[in-house]
Amino acid sequence: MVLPSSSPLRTKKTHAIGIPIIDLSLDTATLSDRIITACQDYGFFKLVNHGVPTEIISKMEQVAQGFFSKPASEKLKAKSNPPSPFGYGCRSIGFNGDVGELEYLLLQANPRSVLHSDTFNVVSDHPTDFSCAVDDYIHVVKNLTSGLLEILALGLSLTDTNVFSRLVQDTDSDSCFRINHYPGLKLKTESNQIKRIGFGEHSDPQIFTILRSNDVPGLQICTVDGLWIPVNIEPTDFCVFVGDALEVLTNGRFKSVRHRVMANMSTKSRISMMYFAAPAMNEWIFPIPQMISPGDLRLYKSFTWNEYKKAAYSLRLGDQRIDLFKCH
Ligand code: GA4
Repeated sequence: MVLPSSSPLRTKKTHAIGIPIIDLSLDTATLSDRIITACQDYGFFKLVNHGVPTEIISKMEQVAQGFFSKPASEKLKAKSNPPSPFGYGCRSIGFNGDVGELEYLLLQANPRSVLHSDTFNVVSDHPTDFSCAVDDYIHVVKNLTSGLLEILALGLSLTDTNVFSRLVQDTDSDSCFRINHYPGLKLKTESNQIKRIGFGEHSDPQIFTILRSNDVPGLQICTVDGLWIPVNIEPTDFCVFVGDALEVLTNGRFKSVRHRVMANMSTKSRISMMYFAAPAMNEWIFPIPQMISPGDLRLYKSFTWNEYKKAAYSLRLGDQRIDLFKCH
């Protein structure tokens, strides 16, 4: 889905200082230039004027709030058994001892799994309400992601402009959806005492991540110079992260961005929702030949998404898992 340059939405120009801000209402040529620059320089950008209906976003936040406000005993019913990354989690991240100051719900975003997920029967007294909110949200962010990926491929002059988006549109895609809830401080005076990590430093393994959060700060990204910078997000905007798979597909031209979330930032709790756009498990990931310019070295080996996920879950959150797949 690439918006035509004649689209009535394409009128405003946004010039970003520091963290790139991409205005989706710009013309396709400008847009692809800016997205490419942002992905090269930061592996990250804020997205404004994206056209996703506010009602879909607020409905999603409302059902998520409803779930997290339930008693612990109720939420624990959504914990997976036997253990899997999916379902409800509290503090524990992955299987290798990582912890954070949060609770979360991790769901498969594939339409087939969304509709048939047993989790919905335990997360809400109105499971259909919850599953419809998730389904609607995933539908719009998935199309938004595909559109961004097509604009990227166009800007990179790739012959196949669907080369990235078809991975995400695949009916067997392993994309997932996560809702994180970082409880607020009990007392205002606690705020500046100890700065605690809400979700530790890492890069996302997937292609692109689309994040939306409420107005509580905490997200930080790491620049190429190793500087941690806070990202303030409007609840109406999205943030887009380059993941490890896109770094590999572009032979390192785009770098997956390391990021983290600080806890203890407000008395209000922070809610964020992330759509992680991923290929299907059996999909091969490797540098697209057109991304290897003559004279350049191929930086990454070929691997299946299944192999990459296995590697990710065998390591700690902050590990540089992509290094395992470097050629040299
Ligand atoms: C980081 C991005 C997504 O939240 C996630 C995370 C996953 C999990 O929480 O189950 C991982 C983490 C994430 C990367 C390394 C592994 C896997 C926890 C962990 C220690 C759902 C994902 O796909 O990778």
